[in-house]
Amino acid sequence: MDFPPLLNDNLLRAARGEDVERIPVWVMRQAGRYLPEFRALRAENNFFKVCQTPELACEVTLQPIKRYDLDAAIIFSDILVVPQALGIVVEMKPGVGPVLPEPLLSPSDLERLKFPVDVKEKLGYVFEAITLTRHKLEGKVPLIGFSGAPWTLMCYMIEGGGSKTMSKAKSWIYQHPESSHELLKILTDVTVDYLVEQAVAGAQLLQVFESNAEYLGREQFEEFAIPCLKRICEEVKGRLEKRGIKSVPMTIFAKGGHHSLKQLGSIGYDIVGLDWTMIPGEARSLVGPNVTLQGNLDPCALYGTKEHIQKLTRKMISTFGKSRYIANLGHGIYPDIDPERLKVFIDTVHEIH
Ligand code: 1CP
Repeated sequence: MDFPPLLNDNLLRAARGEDVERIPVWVMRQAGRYLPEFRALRAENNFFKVCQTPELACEVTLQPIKRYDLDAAIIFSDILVVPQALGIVVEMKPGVGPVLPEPLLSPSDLERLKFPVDVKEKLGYVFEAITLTRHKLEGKVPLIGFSGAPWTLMCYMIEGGGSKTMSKAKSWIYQHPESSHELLKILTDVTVDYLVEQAVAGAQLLQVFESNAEYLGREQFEEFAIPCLKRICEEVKGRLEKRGIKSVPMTIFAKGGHHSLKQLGSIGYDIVGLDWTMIPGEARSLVGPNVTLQGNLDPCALYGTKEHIQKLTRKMISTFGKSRYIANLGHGIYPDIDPERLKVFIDTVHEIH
């Protein structure tokens, strides 16, 4: 596909370990509720309608790019579009978040899943949004595609929404390990197809969100999450290469995955995202020198004063160093953050040479 030439490739250079003109910065959930222009658009449109309408998804993706000097855009969508593609109903309830009214209650419910999934048919709207956004970005910054990781998606599909303990999803791991593996395999297969098509549609970097890593211990993570994450990376890269698409870097962000940072740095991902509780120096020594790190300012630091944000941002960068590094928050930005505070974070990153 022919797209406008990329004018700012600092994100991709950092992903490959090359020199950068400036430290690239983007922010998880940068297209979201903290922006008044997003809230205005959402007041008129249901959440999944925004995801499913390429023009709206594109508009929301571009909102933070228009406002800030960011080094990447991330396509507006949600990790839960994959369970939807498998036939599971997902609703977005105001003030609550995602609700899945008919979660998987027992292994026999796996029969309800509409698998295999033709991702082009079921998720074609995401690919259309990506292609449209690549054009509308006019090469200003690269476009990131994403998906949820299988374990994290399994949690939502069994819990029926968010949860403090993930005890229902974890009970599957102890009571039904084989069915858990079966569900994870289904999710891994769909995720591979989904990410490949995102790159074909124009995504220039792919991030996998393992947001629920913290609920598994090291051994469980090694058995139920790492093999899926490894296969996703290997198969996506292999399939893209066969289709003549090279150098689409991949990021793994495993929130709370302290126990497995070393493994996460050795399963093929170019970038390991760190949450705000991880210590940059320790993470670097665990993942080794050949992986780029991304992160990890505490999202709540943006409640502080301008001076405090500047100080913490400079301190963060001094601990990461400037090479093989992408600045970000250590989880998504909160909805009640003052957009001006985010500007302070972004501009402070760029002032550092
Ligand atoms: O009413 C609204 O507008 C809903 C708020 C919202 C938004 C803006 C949700 C509900 N999802 C999104 C968009 C979204 N979700 C993006 C867009 C691109 C961007 O980053 O700007 C992305 C990347 C996601 C990814 C996502 N969704 C994750 C992984 C990242 C993370 O935060 O760990 C997860 C866990 C979800 C599920 C989800 N969707 C929405 C909410 C509130 C949640 C989390 C619920 C929970 O706490 O369990």
